[in-house]
Amino acid sequence: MPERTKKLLRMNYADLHRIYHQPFFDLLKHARAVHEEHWTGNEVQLCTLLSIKTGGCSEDCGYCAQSARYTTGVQAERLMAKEQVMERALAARASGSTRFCMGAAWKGVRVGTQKFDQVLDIVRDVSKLGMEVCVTLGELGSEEAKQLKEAGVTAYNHNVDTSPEHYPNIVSTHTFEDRLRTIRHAQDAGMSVCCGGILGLGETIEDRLKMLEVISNFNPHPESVPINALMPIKGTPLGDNEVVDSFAFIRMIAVTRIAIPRAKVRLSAGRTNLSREAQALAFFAGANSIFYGDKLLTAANPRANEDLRLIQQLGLTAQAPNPVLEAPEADEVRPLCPAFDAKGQPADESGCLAGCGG
Ligand code: SAM
Ligand code: DTB
Ligand code: SF4
Repeated sequence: MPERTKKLLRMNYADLHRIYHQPFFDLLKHARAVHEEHWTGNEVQLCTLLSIKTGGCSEDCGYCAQSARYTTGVQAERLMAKEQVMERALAARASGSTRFCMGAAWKGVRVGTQKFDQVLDIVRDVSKLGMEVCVTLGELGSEEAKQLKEAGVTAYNHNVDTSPEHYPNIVSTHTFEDRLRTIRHAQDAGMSVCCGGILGLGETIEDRLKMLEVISNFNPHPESVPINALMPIKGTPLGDNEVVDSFAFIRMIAVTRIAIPRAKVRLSAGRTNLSREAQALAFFAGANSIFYGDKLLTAANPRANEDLRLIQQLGLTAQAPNPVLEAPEADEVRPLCPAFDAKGQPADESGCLAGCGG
């Protein structure tokens, strides 16, 4: 019988719980072994983020500096002109980034609107630069997803952010299920999905692992999983939350590496609160991508020259560009996941959190 190569690992909560609660060094060893089985070369991908439309967002995500509902000091701006975006993209490429991620503070985008046409125009030009092109624009329908893919987007970032149970405590203007629907549209259009979450939203370890259970059950798997540590923003409901403990952060990186072995695991927001040593352990545990450059969307990131020094000191190398990044393939013997029926309802009522009945 031919070997079935597309069987994807999927982990349930009990697996993840057992893995997470190993002694710290056993967990690191386990994650390292999985990492070495799937990745070579001690490589780290450098990704540049650019906020192409900042602030004034209609949504009420309790952690976000860009929600119009909170007074955070972030001013609402218009969509950046293509020429300005191109300047920043060229600078990112010149500084060694192989992925350019553009974020917009919108609830979502719609075909036929001027702003969506402008974004497509920007994507068409950025995609000629030989970097992976990632966008994060909020909710997408199937047509929007198709047009983004055609314009040259390689990956769509849409995080589930936390467990399905905790999500309504953090956001009321859209649902966890809405997030999954957008992810399905992005995958159906053939884009890779970048999907992860934030630690530090007042969730329990159980919530973190439930979030990972949902992501680990995606079929196909995400191409990358960004793990953000909350950067508490004054003026937001979570502005006084405590910074995430480094060991808990590294444990999540390790479990993510084990649960989704072929995904890039990206150290995302919150690296300014992690020591160089903690970041080194995170790389050891399987992180192989970072946001690189002095700014995230609105918040601070470590300085680019400090990151380069750390990478060099650890004997890591910056990953070469792969602009033709193929979307991860689906496991052919089980249904796609997340899954929705023709009416946009979760396709299964068996209780699977991601809607696929698994
Ligand atoms: N509006 C789009 C959306 O919600 O998907 C895209 C932009 S949104 C800022 C992208 C992600 O950034 C969020 O899903 C969240 O994971 C992360 N993020 C936003 N604010 C953050 C903060 N203060 N600390 C850590 N991560 C944050
Ligand atoms: C992701 O998971 N993290 C990035 C990216 N995807 C778009 C955004 C981090 C934002 C941090 C807060 C800020 O800069 O406002
Ligand atoms: Fe808007 Fe995204 Fe911020 Fe939520 S996370 S308020 S959707 S920009």
